[in-house]
Amino acid sequence: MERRKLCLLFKVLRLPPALSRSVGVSFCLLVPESHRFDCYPERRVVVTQQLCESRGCCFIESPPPAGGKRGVPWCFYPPDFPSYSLESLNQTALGMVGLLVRREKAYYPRDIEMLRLDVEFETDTRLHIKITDAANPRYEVPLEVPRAMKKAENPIYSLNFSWDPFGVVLWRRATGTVLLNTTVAPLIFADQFLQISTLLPSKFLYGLGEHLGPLLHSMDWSTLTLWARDVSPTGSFNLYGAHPFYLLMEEGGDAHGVFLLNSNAMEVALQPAPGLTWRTIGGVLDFYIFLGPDPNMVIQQYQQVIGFPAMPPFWALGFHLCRWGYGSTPQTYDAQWNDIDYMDGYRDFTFDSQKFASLPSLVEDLHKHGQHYVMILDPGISSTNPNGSYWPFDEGLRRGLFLNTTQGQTLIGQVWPGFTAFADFSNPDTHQWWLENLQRFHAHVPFDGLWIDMNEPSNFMDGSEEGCPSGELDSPPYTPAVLGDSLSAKTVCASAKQKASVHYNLHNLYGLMEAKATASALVQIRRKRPFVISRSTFPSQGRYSGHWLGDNRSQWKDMYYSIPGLLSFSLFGIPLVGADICGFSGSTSEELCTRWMQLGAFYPFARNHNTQNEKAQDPTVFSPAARTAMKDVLLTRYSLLPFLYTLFHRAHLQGDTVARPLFFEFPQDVTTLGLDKQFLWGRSLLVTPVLDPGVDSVTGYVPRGTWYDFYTGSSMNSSGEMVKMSAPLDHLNLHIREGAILPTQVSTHPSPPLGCPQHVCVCVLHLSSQTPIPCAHSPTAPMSLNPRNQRPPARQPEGTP
Ligand SMILES: *[C@@H]1O[C@H](CO)[C@@H](O)[C@H](O)[C@H]1NC(C)=O
Ligand SMILES: *[C@@H]1O[C@H](CO)[C@@H](O)[C@H](O)[C@H]1NC(C)=O
Ligand SMILES: *[C@@H]1O[C@H](CO)[C@@H](O)[C@H](O)[C@H]1NC(C)=O
Ligand SMILES: *[C@@H]1O[C@H](CO)[C@@H](O)[C@H](O)[C@H]1NC(C)=O
Ligand SMILES: *[C@@H]1O[C@H](CO)[C@@H](O)[C@H](O)[C@H]1NC(C)=O
Ligand SMILES: *[C@@H]1O[C@H](CO)[C@@H](O)[C@H](O)[C@H]1NC(C)=O
Ligand SMILES: CC(=O)N[C@H]1CO[C@H](CO)[C@@H](O)[C@@H]1O
Repeated sequence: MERRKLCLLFKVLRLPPALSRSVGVSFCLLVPESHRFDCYPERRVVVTQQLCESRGCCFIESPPPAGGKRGVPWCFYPPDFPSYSLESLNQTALGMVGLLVRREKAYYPRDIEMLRLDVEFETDTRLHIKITDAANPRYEVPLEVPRAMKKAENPIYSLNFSWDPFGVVLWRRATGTVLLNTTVAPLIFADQFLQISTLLPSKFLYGLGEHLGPLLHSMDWSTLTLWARDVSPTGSFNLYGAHPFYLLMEEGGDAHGVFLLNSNAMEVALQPAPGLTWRTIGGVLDFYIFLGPDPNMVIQQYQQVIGFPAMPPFWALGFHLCRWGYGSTPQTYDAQWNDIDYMDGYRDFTFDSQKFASLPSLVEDLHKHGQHYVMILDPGISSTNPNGSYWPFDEGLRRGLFLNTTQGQTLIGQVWPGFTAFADFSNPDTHQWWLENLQRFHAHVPFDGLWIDMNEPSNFMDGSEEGCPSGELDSPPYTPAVLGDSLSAKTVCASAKQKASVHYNLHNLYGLMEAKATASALVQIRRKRPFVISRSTFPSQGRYSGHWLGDNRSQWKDMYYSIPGLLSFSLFGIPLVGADICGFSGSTSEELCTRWMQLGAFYPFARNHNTQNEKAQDPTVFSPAARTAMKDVLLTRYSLLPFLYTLFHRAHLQGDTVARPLFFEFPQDVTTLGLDKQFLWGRSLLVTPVLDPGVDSVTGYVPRGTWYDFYTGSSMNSSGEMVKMSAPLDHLNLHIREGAILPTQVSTHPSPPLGCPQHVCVCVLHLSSQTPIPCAHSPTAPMSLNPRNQRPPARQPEGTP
């Protein structure tokens, strides 16, 4: 009480600086550095004491950390900063409804005085907490989510509220661990600034994509921004997709996850308390919390809300080859993919009648050999053709399917073909037009899958050819830490009009909506399961597409980063993921490409892709030794395709991950929590790639238990230790966990794994046995190496001992 009075005095009286500092500081100093929640996150402002105190916050300078990072905030909330209070709380069929009231204005425009709190005990392991404007509807993400029918009977969590100031405290019943405690900082809910903070039970936090970096996030004052952006993955920038979901490992091996269903530009600030702040500039605060208690279950529970991933066609799991700059069809080596150079003037739904004249026959030829053809498409539609000469634009314009400016004109930006309009996939009519375009093109070039690129959407101009109007959408009161400091940086104006809402709200959904239209068109055209790879993604994307990790470079560190990249997408429910094998930009080397082909053979989506004007990097251009190593590892992948396909089936049915971090299987082993240089397929195949140049061994962690060398069957008993493994250039270390069943198929070359003599076989390793028990033959017909033959998943996927 005493403290509270002092602070009010300090705020209300605006004492002369010397005095206010002495009063304020002694009070503010009670807040330990790790618990200082930023009251002045604006980046382009040098926060002065005066600015800080004008918000009623504490100002204490701390030495800035090295490397230009933001460290301890100088301006932070005093413990009694005004927030909402919970005025009433009533029972509902599924939980509770409450009213939150703010008596003192916050410092952002249009802050909302009365909020509605909805709490639903949806299942025993899932809690739903939603905070909205009590009086007026606001934009909400147009994502269908399941609704609970009745209140959970025996939730494994319990929830308590702090009434004034309002806060949520969530506990795990079994252990008493406090999972969320939002009383640490004030709740702010203004029209364009929504912020809520919480303490966390540990520093082991994963997810929150898309970013480049290790799998485990640093809690050392890092800020992760979510705003879809086309940029070669660098630094801590916001990248192509937005995934407001984190997984947190608690002490003792339990895990929980939190999903904020919000598509606006946002940032998530992490600090060493450990604590986390969600800061978004629109929508509502709609949280789903998943209690696991095991990390695999958390991810399943998350996908029960956002949807399980699609089952890819079997051929999608084969090896894909692509490059930008094949130049013409005759140069296209065994190509299953084409980048934009197949197009005529880089325009969608066209192909270059000179250089790619033989594209239709190439595709026909691929089909004859059981191969498939995938081509790229961009959402920017060329807008400068004479009327009547380019149907996609003429018809899109006629039907009103493009993004408009605030003035109601078609918004024009610039992408590969030059000036372009942008398809509005939030309009169902656009899906029909997209289908018709694809049907018309398919009649000439019978493609099998689609690669949707540039769908952040990317724009070579900021906003549009006319820039963006001034206004609160393009220049909001607060702009999260997006690359370029502006929402319209290298994309369209936030104020652009779309059918479902303004682009400000829909930007992060652009890739998702395009993927939905594309997958649906493919089904209608081919009557088969669709194959789509998208650059921009949002939660639930796995239902429609996979993802590749973008335009990375041919460098060793990029190869390493691809592992945390693909494991993060496992967490996001998009299991069909991989990076460009051997690197996209820059020049690869034989050694790097060999190691990367070995790692890439275990990407769930394995595609070697290169940029234009660089040395070729498809396996055929290397020395015989490198070629053989690459071929061998691809054959190993092919021998394991039934296993991979089975894993995808389980992902599709119940949200299991395919590529899996080690800690998912060994959550109680704290060593595994930071491992992101190795990964598992399912629960039982350990992949330990070489990620450094000039070595012939690799040190990897072998979790406790007995593991079998994939190639020789020799066993290794580990008590949970780092093991130095031999790794000559032609060898990828693979180990099978005791008690596993891996369905395999036999390739003709070289000797099949574990000596399985022929065809499809299932190799059973017993807990107690040193050597694998002879393979049990499947009565089915032999399978060819080529993955075109679709097979149902094996009966006994990943059985337990
Ligand atoms: C709870 O019920 C009381 C009494 O019926 C009512 O006055 C109040 O508005 C209700 N609160 C909410 C948040 O629905
Ligand atoms: C939470 O609240 C309930 C009743 O509202 C109370 O019985 C319980 O003790 C509280 N739990 C904790 C851990 O404070
Ligand atoms: C929640 O956080 C507040 C503020 O740091 C603290 O005083 C309180 O003890 C915490 N509650 C629980 C249950 O940990
Ligand atoms: C293009 O030509 C058609 C047919 O002549 C006409 O109806 C349409 O208005 C023209 N569109 C534009 C944008 O000029
Ligand atoms: C964009 O403008 C066109 C042409 O006026 C119109 O048909 C269409 O409905 C507009 N779309 C939106 C989302 O405002
Ligand atoms: C591993 O442990 C098992 C069971 O304790 C034992 O039978 C086996 O000989 C051990 N294998 C090796 C390679 O040490
Ligand atoms: C450094 C780099 O560019 N690597 C990255 C390639 O793309 C993805 C980001 O989407 C990263 O995860 C890679 O590791």
